[in-house]
Amino acid sequence: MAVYAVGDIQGCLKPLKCLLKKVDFNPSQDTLWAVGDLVNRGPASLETLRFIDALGNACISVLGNHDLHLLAAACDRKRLRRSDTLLPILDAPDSRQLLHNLRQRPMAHFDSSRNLIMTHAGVPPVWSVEQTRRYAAEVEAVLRCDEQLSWFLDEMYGNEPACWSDDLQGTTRLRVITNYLTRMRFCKADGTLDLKSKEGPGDAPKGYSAWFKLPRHDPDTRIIFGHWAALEGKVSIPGIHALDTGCVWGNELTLMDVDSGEKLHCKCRH
Ligand SMILES: [Mn+2]
Repeated sequence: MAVYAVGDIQGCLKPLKCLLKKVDFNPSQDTLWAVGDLVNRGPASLETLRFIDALGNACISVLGNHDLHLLAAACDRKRLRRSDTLLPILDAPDSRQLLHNLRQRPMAHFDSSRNLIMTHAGVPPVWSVEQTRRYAAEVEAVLRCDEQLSWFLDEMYGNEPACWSDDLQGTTRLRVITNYLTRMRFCKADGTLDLKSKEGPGDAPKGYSAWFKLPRHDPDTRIIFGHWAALEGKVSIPGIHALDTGCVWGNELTLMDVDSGEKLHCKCRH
């Protein structure tokens, strides 16, 4: 009955399978949590998506920016960039089903018995856990709605507004929620985001900090996140677990036992 959390897979299926084998993962008893960015840039995005889907209820994966980009590219292929490796998914015979299933995945996952929340990029200092869940659900509802999906994906991209405000409405509101949950790295205490820098926490833009270094609403709630490969999985704050260790960039994939905090790594390549 173990629960494991894995960092950004980005189509690196081989190290994922290797890690699951190392822990003797049994989908009828154990659960895998994934921090999102299942796809893109890596070699086997289609196979990764199929593998994660086949795990059914044994896997909980939150949506990352690359997963949302896949949904956007499926609506309009002009959104594909040269570095994207998403075409095999769009051209697959089971593409419709895979994309449908991806749209049902959450933006945040909260485990009340563990007092633990997982999102792709983290939890902004200006939101409580309760707010994070509520705002995540606003985006989830739109992603799951056929009538609203393409409207949202048209408006999803962009860095503005840079800061949360309770009275934001419509796509502006959904965009900033999405940016906090899937793209955030550096932030100010008032919630203002810098979405340009991808450096490590030592290279914060002037006036900004890594989001997890700022005082937060619910310090007792543990947070599992990915997205920020430059952290190399090293965050020395108890209860904050950074799991993106840049597998797709030639580094390793990280799997953590959620209850013991023990981490395993795999570097094997396709
Ligand atoms: Mn990401």
